[in-house]
Amino acid sequence: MEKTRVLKLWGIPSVFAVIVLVLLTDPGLSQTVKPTTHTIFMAAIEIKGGTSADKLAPPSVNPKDLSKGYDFKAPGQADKNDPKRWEVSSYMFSPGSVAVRQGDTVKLTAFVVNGDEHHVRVNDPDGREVIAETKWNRGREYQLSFVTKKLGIYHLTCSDHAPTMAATILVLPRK
Ligand SMILES: [Cu+2]
Repeated sequence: MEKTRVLKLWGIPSVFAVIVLVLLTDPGLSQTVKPTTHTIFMAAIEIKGGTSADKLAPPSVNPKDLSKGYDFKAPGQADKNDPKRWEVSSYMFSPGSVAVRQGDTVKLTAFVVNGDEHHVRVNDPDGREVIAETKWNRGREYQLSFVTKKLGIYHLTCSDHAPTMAATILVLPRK
C-alpha cells in the first residue's frame, strides 16, 4: 500500500500503479522471463498385471500385436503350477510427460530398472533428431541434455518397445 501511495504521488493513477506492482512482485511471471535448466529424473520400467482364466478370459487379441512394448504370457506359459494364470506387461518411461518453456534446457537423468536393452532417441516437434539413438542397459544411469528451441512436443522413444514406450516433453511459449 505504501508503494501504491508513493506512485500515486508521482502522478500515476492508482489502478496502473497496482498493475505495475503486481508485475514486479509476481514470482510466477518473473520465472518465465529467463530460460532455465530442468533436471528431470526418469526411470525405464515395466509394469505387470495378471489374473486367472477362471476370473477373466485372456484377451482375444494378443497384446504383442498391438505394441512391441507389451508382453503377454498365455495360460500355461505364465505359471507352470497354475495353468489358468495369464499375465501382461508394458514397458514405459516414468514420468511419461514433462512440460518446459521454449529455450529451456532439459537435463535428463534416466535409470533403467526393467529390460536389459533399450534403444532410445529424442526427436524435435518437426521429427528431426535431437539426440541420436543410444543403447541403454539395465542397471545403468544415462544422461542427456538439449535445448528446447522449438514449440510443440519433443518425443523420447524406445525403438525396441515402440510405439508405447515413449515420453513427451511439451514445450510451451516463454510468454
Ligand atoms: Cu524399451
